[in-house]
Amino acid sequence: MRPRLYAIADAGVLAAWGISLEEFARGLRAAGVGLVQYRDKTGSPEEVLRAAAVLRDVFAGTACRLILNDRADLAVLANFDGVHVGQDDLSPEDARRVVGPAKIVGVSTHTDEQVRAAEQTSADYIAIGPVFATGTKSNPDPVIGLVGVRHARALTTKPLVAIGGITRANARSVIEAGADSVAAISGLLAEGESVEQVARDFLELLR
Ligand code: 3NM
Repeated sequence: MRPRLYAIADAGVLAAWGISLEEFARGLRAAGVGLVQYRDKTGSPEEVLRAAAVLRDVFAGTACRLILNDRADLAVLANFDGVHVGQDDLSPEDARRVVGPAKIVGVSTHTDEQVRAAEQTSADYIAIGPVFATGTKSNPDPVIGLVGVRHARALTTKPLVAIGGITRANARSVIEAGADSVAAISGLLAEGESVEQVARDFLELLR
């Protein structure tokens, strides 16, 4: 399972753009996006579960997989397909214990050493970044560039997701550097263009 586009719905970014989660999700659905993460760094558990229910509704009847950022417990409660953990969250193995063997566990990495460590876990995919400068994440790790993607590719046979500053303009180069998928938050939002159109563009140029 290596969908080329991993769309991330970030609660803070959507609020800043004045777009509702439902509108954003409907655009992704209409474009046929197959992998979506919900990310909310500040919401209460109840708020996260409410948002998760919106996503579940919008993607009902599709094959799109839904992944929750950080919270393995809420991913199970929300009946999501998996959880994504960072270096400061539960370890992939602890997340796995919470969600069980059937769900997806993804892990963020930012250095070769972290990729090597993640390779030894039961994580289903490894995310590497930031590939390019990003204004979305607070306190991002140093930019790794395409060379960092190539390094990561050499260190793992797991599906590799690249993240950080990825746009339609640079997405192809990231796949060519060895990533299986590109993850995007702000790259899915463009003044004067619908989410559906931007997501369609990504899918088209990554084919
Ligand atoms: N994680 P945008 S970079 C959530 O390096 C996240 O692991 C990163 O947002 C990492 O697509 C990042 O808007 C922000 O740059 C991605």
